[in-house]
Amino acid sequence: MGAATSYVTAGGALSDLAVGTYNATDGASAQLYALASGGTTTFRVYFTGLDPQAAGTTFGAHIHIGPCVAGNGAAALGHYNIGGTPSPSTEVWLDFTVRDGGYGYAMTTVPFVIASGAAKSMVIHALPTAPGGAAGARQACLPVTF
Ligand SMILES: [Cu+2]
Repeated sequence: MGAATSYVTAGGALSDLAVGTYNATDGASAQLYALASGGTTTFRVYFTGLDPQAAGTTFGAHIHIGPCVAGNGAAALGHYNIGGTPSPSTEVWLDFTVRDGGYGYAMTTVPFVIASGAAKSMVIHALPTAPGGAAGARQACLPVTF
């Protein structure tokens, strides 16, 4: 059994999954940090360049198993899930609220470690995450190499 990567970081401009449609995430960037220790993983993500007019709006964000492909939200496939009902304990949910000036921040700690190669992206949705994991249309994506 290979050791899972203990530290993962990714950052840069978000890939636009809804090309031709205005979203508050258009032109935004993100920096994601994931640190695994003792079987748990803590994720932190910072957003910059969000539309300041969207201040106060909350967007769902999750780690997905598929890659970021501009204009193709479906390519990101489903959420990374360790098994069981989708929840903040079986998946990585990173919902964030747009702050004044177009910033955002989220943090979560989950009771698992993502195996090397088992997930490829963070997807930002149009709505906050509902119980069960749905969060509306896929707006933007950050490639992450686990
Ligand atoms: Cu998602």
